[in-house]
Amino acid sequence: MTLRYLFAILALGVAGTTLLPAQTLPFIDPNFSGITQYDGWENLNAVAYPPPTYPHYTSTDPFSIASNQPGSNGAMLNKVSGAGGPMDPDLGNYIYVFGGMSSDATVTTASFSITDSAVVSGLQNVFLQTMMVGASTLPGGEYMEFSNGIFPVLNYNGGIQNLVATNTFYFGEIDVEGIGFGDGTIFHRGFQWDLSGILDPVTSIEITWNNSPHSQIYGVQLDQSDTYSVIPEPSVFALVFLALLCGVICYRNRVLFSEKL
Ligand SMILES: [Ca+2]
Repeated sequence: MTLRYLFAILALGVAGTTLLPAQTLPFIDPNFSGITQYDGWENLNAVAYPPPTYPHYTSTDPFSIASNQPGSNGAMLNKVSGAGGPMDPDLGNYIYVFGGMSSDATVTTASFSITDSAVVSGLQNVFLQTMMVGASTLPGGEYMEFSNGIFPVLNYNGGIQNLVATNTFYFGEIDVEGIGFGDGTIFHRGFQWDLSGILDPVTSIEITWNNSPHSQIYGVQLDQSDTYSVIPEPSVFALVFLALLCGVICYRNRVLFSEKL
């Protein structure tokens, strides 16, 4: 949680419908112990990643984008199938998943994966964070970025195990309006896998998921470690966030108050 994100949220509250720039995404540093690796993806725009065919967001060509944040370790974000691609920068720095006329979040319009063929030796702990917009709705009317609300699964060593996450986290959301293709909600979620019970050495991983129509990928982060430990509950992050928010507001009020004197 960074102060930059706090200010972005405060600015959003003032501006109401301002698009949140991708570079302010509040990914969490899990501070894993042991041997660790990090991979981050942000600023997924069509200038940095020109797709093979135009228009970008309707292209059905697969693509792969190497992690692009400082300190990353060569994992890949791949569009496996479906229509979508990096967006023009004037609309935002994200991947847009084409949805045609559909606003049904039970539909899959594109499938993605993250692959790492050089994981930490003795891998036990995998933590994926997703920052995506849901712009289609489930039958109950809830925005959902993952098709049918089914979260990512993990495969390893070239197999198809489809492991459901050991721990699933919801870190927060921000409503957005008029984000190029309509309204939606940015969801920040986390998925953690405990691989300590796997007897064979894990040498490669693949995490897969399906996107609903008009969903957008603002950023993704992958953390791994040779030591399994549960990351702090979201409530802890929420308390830290509230404490920081109180600090900012108190400071702001003090400044405003002192200006009036
Ligand atoms: Ca790696």
